[in-house]
Amino acid sequence: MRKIIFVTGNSHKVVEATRIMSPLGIEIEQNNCGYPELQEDKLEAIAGFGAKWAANKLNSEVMVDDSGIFIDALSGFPGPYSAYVARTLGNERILKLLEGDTNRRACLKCVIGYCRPGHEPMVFGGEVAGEIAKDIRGNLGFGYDPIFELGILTFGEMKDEEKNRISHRYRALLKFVRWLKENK
Ligand code: ITT
Repeated sequence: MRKIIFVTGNSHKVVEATRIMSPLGIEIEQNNCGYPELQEDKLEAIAGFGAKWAANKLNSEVMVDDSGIFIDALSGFPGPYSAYVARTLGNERILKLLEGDTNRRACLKCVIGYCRPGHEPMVFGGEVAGEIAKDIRGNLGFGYDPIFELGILTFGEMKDEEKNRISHRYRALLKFVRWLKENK
């Protein structure tokens, strides 16, 4: 089975990517070496830069995953700053920011960056549109999952299989795997 190094410090991403990619014939191995995260508006730029940097550092083909939540009523905030905002504000404070707001629309985005040493990176994006819940619900998933609602359930209330069938990460990884298979 083809094996690709996944450079990330987030083990939840690794679990999800493994469940999505192994049935498609791709094995992944986590590497924690990290990469410089550009201060950029676009996840594509952050993921592309990170993948190129890590591929050259490890001298191996690598993938990275840059994700974020884009909240309509906050003009897309926190977007590319989602990791920082999760650490500093957290889900409860985000719900407070939206208190009384009737526009609950939000979008989760994932961009997979892939690069071979000495080459230019490729990026593959996926997104899922939903709403910010009124309260925190569910303890499955991770990050913003307990406040991201799709239909009647939050991602935090969905089993892995369910989230992985419809998620932003699934959509991005599917594009990536299709491309990998056509470009061995
Ligand atoms: P790496 O950069 O090391 O991969 P990270 O957790 O810092 O890990 P990001 O920079 O992509 O990842 O930050 C994205 C933030 O969005 C972070 O707080 C995650 O917990 C959260 N997040 C990412 N994927 C998510 C998902 O599927 N559901 C909910 N929240 C998610």
